[in-house]
Amino acid sequence: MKSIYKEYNGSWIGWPGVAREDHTTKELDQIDALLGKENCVPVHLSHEEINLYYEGFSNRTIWPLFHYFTQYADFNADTWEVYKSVNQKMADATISVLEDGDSVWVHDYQLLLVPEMIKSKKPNVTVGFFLHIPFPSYEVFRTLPWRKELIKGMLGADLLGFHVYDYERHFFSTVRRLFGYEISFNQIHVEDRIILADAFPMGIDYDKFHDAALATHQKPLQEKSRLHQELEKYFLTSPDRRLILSIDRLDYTKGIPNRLKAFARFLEKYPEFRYKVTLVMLAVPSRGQVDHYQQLKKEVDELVGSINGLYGSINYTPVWYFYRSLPFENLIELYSSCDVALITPVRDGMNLVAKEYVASRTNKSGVIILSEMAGVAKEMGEAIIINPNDENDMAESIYQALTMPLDEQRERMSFLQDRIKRYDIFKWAHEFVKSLFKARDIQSDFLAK
Ligand code: ADQ
Repeated sequence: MKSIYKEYNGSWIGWPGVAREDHTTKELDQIDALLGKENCVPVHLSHEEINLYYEGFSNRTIWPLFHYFTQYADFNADTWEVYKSVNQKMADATISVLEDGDSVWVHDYQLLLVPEMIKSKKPNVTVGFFLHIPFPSYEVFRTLPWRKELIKGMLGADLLGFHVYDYERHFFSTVRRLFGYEISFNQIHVEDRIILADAFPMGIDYDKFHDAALATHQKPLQEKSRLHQELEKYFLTSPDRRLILSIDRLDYTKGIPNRLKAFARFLEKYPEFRYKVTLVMLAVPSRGQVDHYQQLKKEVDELVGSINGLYGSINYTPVWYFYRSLPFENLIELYSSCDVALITPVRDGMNLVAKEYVASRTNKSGVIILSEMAGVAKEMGEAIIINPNDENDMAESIYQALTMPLDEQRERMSFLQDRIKRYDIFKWAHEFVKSLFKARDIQSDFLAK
């Protein structure tokens, strides 16, 4: 979102990411003043709100449920109450800067109630909402005790956006089952309102990644980062060495253990690739306060240890594991140095890493192995598409990727690059905003009849 935030001359309202109690009033004033200069309006949250609203209802209830991890979803009336009150805070902060005729774009699952909260006080404001994660099938969604309230909250919007059509379809069937509203084409008829819904597959700032990758290649060796120098040395030691890249937040939806097991299976089945192929695995620390994330960290640590213990030697480490966030420069170096991107989430709204890898392949080589469970798979037919629960198939796909002729890699990559470049983040935002105005016009035509 950083790439587009200056495109639209508006205010950005949100939680600045720190707890109110951790700062003095003077420090908070300074934070507010700095953010104010960037047209950002902070909504400060307390430790309790962060715990119950953000780590609680958002990340312990909605996140697992919408990613089909029903066994992880915690249905807790206390976190639900705080989710409502923080949504109200966000809505109130937004209302305080709104004027009649303005438009608002609300983002993601932490703010599902905000559209209705704004609409009920400001009916003359046009409200858009975009969901960055999947919307699950009704059979999963219905398990939530507050299912009607959440949908009512979303239906306060004039336009609802999803990454792919399947999520929109699930949303429509939920609206029909819970409220019986009529839906024709992409329009939901709700009493005196018409609400539009559509798929807007989120793009990336393609040129930013592509240009940065070009600049990386052109740098003289001594100016390259230490990571890049080490990567180049690695390839110099033997020309048939290969790197496979894995990048995600450390999240149970990303299928990291499955990926590691598939890599181990590959090394077992194809011993000729041992000492030649390394998996570079970057896991960004995420939501460490939530217990399922702590268990996942332990599982991943153990799997990496066992693979390196079994297949490693003094001069070969099968998995290079980094548990940290990396600066943009290093990210680009990894994208442009790795021969294969292994992206195997068990559920993912979109997955931008796949698009960033494509944009960074300036010489058009490289292969993507991609889970069919990621929204991005709908746009990437040229990738090797796998089922992340099928370890054997994933192991075979690693073999296929590593032995794919260069001509074929380039042909596939060219198609992918054309598509991802065309529908970039600017186009995505523009299309959404254009549809938001269309939703406003449809609504006023409807009222005029
Ligand atoms: P995420 O679940 O966070 O986003 P994703 O779309 O892959 O997943 O975006 C991750 C971002 O973090 C990428 O831009 C990537 O470059 C960056 N990143 C990853 N590892 C990093 C590292 N080690 N260091 C620095 N940066 C790193 C949610 C949904 C997705 C959806 C997006 C956008 O879960 O499905 O694609 O929102 O809508």
